[in-house]
Amino acid sequence: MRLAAALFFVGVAGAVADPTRLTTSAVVELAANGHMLRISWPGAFGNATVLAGDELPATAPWRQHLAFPQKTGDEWFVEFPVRDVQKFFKLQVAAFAVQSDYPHDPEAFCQGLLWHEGSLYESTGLFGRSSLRQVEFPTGKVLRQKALPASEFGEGLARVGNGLVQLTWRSHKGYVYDVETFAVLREFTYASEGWGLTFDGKSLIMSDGTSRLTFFDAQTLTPTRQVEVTMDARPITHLNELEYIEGEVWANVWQTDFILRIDPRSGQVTSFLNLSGLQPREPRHGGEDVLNGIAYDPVTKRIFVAGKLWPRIFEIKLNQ
Ligand SMILES: [Ca+2]
Repeated sequence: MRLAAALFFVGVAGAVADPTRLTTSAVVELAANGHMLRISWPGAFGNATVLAGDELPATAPWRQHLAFPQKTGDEWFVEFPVRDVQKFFKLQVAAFAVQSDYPHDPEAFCQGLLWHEGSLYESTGLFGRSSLRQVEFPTGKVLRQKALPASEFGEGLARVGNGLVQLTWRSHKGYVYDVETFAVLREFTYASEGWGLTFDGKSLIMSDGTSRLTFFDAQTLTPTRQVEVTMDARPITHLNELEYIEGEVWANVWQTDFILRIDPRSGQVTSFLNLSGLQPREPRHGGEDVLNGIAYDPVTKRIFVAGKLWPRIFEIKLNQ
């Protein structure tokens, strides 16, 4: 057997979430060992449907829950109540509601998003199209823009004081800009790839496509410690855009509709959001136009989420 175990993900649909099936790649990316598992929500608070690959681990403890697996096409599936799954797997799903949505430049490949004094600031990716932007809220109009060199691919973005810190993907190079003028104040380097970035008030926190978060001294821009992000004791890779929200680190997981809520001290995922209902599967194209981008306004406690090339930004609120 190629695979030995798998993670399960079960969700309570958000207020706007239509019954939506997650893509294969979504859960493959989240599964620790690549075992194919998929979950859909046939009803907002009804049964969860678990769709598994045809190599079901025979010894996994969840086997007992797959009492009557059925096969459709090349997929196995089984249904059982949401409450049983949550109890069994001890994974917490954060329910949320969409408050509103706003325009977003559909040409902006969002790689970093933050809120500062009434504006959104965005780092966009793709070679030849990467930029730093100040975006007017709520119109989505680009108020200020600075292009990156065509050889650099924009990534995570965070604000430290009057500086905006932007990462690049594989250039091992970051920039610090004046938040008012976008003038480059400083350049710096780092060893890993650059993916997501946020600031907790003391340290910059960076993701690099692995399961690691690296903390940097915000003044010297040198690494101080690392933590591995785990869910159900398994490392979760492909951590992407980040946002520090009230003591937690929120992280997009690349090519999924999930946002993880992470305890930055232990790296443990405490719960996650399933945002698969936000953007219709169609007309998505190419698999790259995925959920990415989280911004938090600590004054009004509003949370914004975006996607790469998505035409809308969504304001969401946790149901607590
Ligand atoms: Ca962010």
